[in-house]
Amino acid sequence: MKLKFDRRGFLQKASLTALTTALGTEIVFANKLPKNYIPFVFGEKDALKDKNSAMIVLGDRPWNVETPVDLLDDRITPVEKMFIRNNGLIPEKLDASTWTLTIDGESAQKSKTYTLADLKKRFKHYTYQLVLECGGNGRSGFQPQTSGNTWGQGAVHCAQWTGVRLKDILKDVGIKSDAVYIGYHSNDIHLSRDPKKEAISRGVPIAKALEDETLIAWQLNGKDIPEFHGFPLRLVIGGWPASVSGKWLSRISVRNKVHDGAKMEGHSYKIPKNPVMPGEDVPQTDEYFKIIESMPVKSLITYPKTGAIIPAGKEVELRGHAWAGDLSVKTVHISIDFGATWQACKLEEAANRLAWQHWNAKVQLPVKGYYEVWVRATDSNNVAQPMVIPAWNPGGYLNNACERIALKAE
Ligand SMILES: Nc1nc2c(c(=O)[nH]1)N[C@H]1C(S)=C(S)[C@@H](COP(=O)(O)O)O[C@H]1N2
Ligand SMILES: [Mo]
Repeated sequence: MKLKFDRRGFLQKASLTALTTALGTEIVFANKLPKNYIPFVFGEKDALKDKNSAMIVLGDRPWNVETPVDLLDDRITPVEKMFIRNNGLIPEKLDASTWTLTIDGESAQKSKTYTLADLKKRFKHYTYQLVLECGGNGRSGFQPQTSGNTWGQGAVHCAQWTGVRLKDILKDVGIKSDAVYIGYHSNDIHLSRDPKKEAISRGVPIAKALEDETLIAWQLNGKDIPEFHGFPLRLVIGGWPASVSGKWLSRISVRNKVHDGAKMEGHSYKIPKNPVMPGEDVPQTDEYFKIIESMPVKSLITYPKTGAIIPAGKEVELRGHAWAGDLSVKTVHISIDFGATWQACKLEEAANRLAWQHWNAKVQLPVKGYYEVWVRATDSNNVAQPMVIPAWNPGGYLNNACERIALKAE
């Protein structure tokens, strides 16, 4: 079926009839369909069938596993529902009893090595819930497609991490006044198995490294960090692309320049400084690209899930989470009529800075038919999520367009 729009960009009557037949139900707010808008279940096979959700394996060498959005319903993401993003292979030897962390670099006063036991004994422990979202989360929404994992919107989690503050360790070592950045080094294996190559070695400016919530963690949700997520030690930095949270952490270098490790080069985790044409080949230099720092405002509907069948006329509860990088979320709104009108949701405070915030709302789907629920969050700087896919960029990063689910009222 090919849908046709009239001169003004509205769905032609014949197309609407065809859609109704395909969906097996009326589109209730069809008169509110925005110009050139195709109900999103169209083309998604079986999208209106309430199937069981399971983790989606995008690849196994390296492991990349995505979480279906409805499985992110928990307030604190359980380990088995956390997406996995590996750039290399998991280290073959993972022994907590012999594991060490070394602090070095041209801007460290000295080089110092701690055992895991030292870290636990010498520094105060802290626990925070932190949002870790892959910079490429949502990449599948960009046209043309870019290289990289074609994540839907499920490469995000907010788990609870326990460890010591990086700033306390850096104070113990001493950092020089010219320190501007930190870079992590990990024990995972490059896909080529070349021991001289690192799978990934990224970092953050010193100010972000010294924030209270920047942890060197050994626990995830109250237990040892599982192998896939960085056992036995991990750098955890909330609100920024999750690629700065180094797993299987063995070393942190205090740098007097922007860290230049693997995946800091080219356009990795960078976006163009100025808008570019979709598909444009932009020179991969600092003149054209900037490193992604705080992630943009975003929200998810985690209940119900697309395809759910709801009794018409009865009140249903919707819920989800919203987050905004280093900022907080000020408001969350939902629409059931394709964005014509919006309703404010109840929004909770974050458990701590850099944790996601839970929202909920009650709606009534007035008559039977097809509905879409759209959610839109606004951050503490009054910046809202875009309704449509934001600026295309060569790495396919930062797609924070409004999330939608499709529901059927019966
Ligand atoms: N050592 C190491 N750390 C890493 C990675 C990696 O491949 N190796 N992947 C990074 C990326 S790109 C992401 S999105 C997150 C994923 O964290 P998770 O697998 O625990 O969800 O880990 C980051 N830390
Ligand atoms: Mo990532």
